[in-house]
Amino acid sequence: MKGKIIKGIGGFYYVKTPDGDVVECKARGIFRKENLKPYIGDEVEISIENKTGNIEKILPRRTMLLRPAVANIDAVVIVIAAKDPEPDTLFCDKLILSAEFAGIEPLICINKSDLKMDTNLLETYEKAGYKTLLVSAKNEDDAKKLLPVIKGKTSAFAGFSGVGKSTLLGILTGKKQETGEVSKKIKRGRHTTRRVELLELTCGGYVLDTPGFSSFEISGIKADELKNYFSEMQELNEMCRFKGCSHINEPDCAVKTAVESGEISKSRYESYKTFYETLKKVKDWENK
Ligand SMILES: Nc1nc2c(ncn2[C@@H]2O[C@H](COP(=O)(O)OP(=O)(O)O)[C@@H](O)[C@H]2O)c(=O)[nH]1
Ligand SMILES: [Mg+2]
Ligand SMILES: [Zn+2]
Repeated sequence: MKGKIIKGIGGFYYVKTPDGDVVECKARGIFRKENLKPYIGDEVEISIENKTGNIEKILPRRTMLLRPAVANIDAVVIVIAAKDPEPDTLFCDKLILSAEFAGIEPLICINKSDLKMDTNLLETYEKAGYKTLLVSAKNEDDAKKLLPVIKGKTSAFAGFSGVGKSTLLGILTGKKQETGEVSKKIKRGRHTTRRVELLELTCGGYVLDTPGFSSFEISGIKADELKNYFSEMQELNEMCRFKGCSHINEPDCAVKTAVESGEISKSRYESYKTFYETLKKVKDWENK
C-alpha cells in the first residue's frame, strides 16, 4: 500500500493512505543499515501486519529541504506582512534563493493587506517573475485566494514570526492553529518542541508551518552560480561583455544596466550583491 508520511513522533511515522487512514509505522531496520532515513513528506510503500505498519520502501523524492528536513515540497509560500513586522526584502530574497536552490517553486504572499504598506513589494516580485498574492487573514474569504495556487501541492509556509502564517494556515486547513507566536517564543524552552507536521488542506494537498526556522540553507551555493538562482537574471546572464560575468564590478554588464533602467528592482540586486559577498567569503574561508 502507498502513502505519505505526514508526521513523526518518537521513532514512529504516521502515514496517510489514499483512503484517508493514518497508519502508525515503524521503519524497517534495513533503512538504518543502508543509511536511508524516511522524512516527513516522503511517499512510501507500507505493509500492515498484526495492525502494525512497516515502511517497506521510500519512493524517489522530487525535492528535499534539509532544515527543516522535509521531502517532496512543491512550493514555498513566502509570507511577508505589509506592516507589523516591517517587510525585509533581504530576508525574503534569502527564502526565495533557498527555494530556487532546492528546485522548489517560490510563491510570494503579502499578508495584512488591511494595513498600509510603505514599499511596493508586489511590483518588486512580479517584475522578478514570481507569482504574488496580496491577502488579509483578517478576512477568511480573502485568505482563501491562496487555495487555487496551492491546491493539490505540498507547500511550506515560511517567513518572519508574526507575519500571519499560522492564521492563514488555520483558515486554509479549517483547523485553528496557535497564533501570536511572539509571546510563545519567550515561553519556548524545555516544554515545547519544533515539530514538523504536514496539515491537510480542505481542497486537497498539504501545508507545513515552519516556526522557528528563520531561513533555509544557502551556504551550499557557489558564489559564481548564485546568478542562476535569480529568476530575472536568466535572460541576461549571457549578454554581458565578459563571459562568466559576476554582475558585480565588470564593465558593460547587462544586469547592472537593467538595474539602472529599473527593469530589475534595486532591492533584488542589493540582495544579490550581499549574498555574493557572503558566499565568496565562505569559499575563501573553506579554501584556507
Ligand atoms: N491586521 C492583521 N493582523 C493579522 C493578519 N494576519 C495575522 N494577523 C495577526 O498577526 C499576529 C501574528 O499572527 P500569526 O499567525 O501567529 O503569525 P506567525 O508567527 O507567522 O504564525 C496575530 O496577532 C494575528 O492575529 C492580517 O491579515 N491583518
Ligand atoms: Mg505561527
Ligand atoms: Zn554582468
